[in-house]
Amino acid sequence: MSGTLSPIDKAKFVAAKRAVDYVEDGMKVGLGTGSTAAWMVKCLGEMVRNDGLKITGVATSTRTAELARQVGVPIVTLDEAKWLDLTIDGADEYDHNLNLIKGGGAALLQEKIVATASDQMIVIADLSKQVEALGAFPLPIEVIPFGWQTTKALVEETLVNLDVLGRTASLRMNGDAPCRTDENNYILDLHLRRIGNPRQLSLVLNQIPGVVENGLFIDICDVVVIGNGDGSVEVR
Ligand code: ABF
Repeated sequence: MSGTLSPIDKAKFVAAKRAVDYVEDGMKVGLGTGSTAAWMVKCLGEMVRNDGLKITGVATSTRTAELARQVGVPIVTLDEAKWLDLTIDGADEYDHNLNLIKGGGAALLQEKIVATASDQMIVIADLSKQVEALGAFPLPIEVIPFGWQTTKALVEETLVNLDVLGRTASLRMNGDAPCRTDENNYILDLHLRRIGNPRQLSLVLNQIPGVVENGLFIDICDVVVIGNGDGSVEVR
């Protein structure tokens, strides 16, 4: 399945391959979104098809659900599964406390709901996602389209009182139109450069009317599996 891969794809693949070792027969598994998570879904598909692994998956996006169906991983809704044993997902950044920025793929809302409804969350990443302090990657927040410019202004105003270096927000576009999430909402990307207190920021952002959820995952991730371009893997 891995064929000849570039170092970055190899790093993603080996992280995914190691993470699926955590998956056992009978488990209910949250399936993340993104290019690293796609490798994990493909690995699980291979285990289902070739090794008779019996699992139930809950997808965090329509595109992951589609991929899971293609590779033979049975999918149910979160309401059908109710609670999950494990979620495996990618990330845009992780810090030494295993706090994360997610949402670069616009799936942060379902990703956070699914990860929170899991006994364990494993992040799969390459070393480029590791940071001293979160915030170089623009922090995505999902907002309701109604009054989004007012919400954006309120968010920027709120950032003035918080421990961040940058304080601007931009509407994520998909060509000429605003990017839409699976819930048909918009994404604002917050250009913060450095987040001094991610926990406080996450709580404050979610108090703003119009903000549905933010891409900070605080105390949700249990393990990070880091793949390297040479094929080696580290687990933190
Ligand atoms: C999802 O995919 C996101 O939360 C994160 O934004 C992104 C990471 O993508 P990739 O694995 O392609 O770098 O997990």
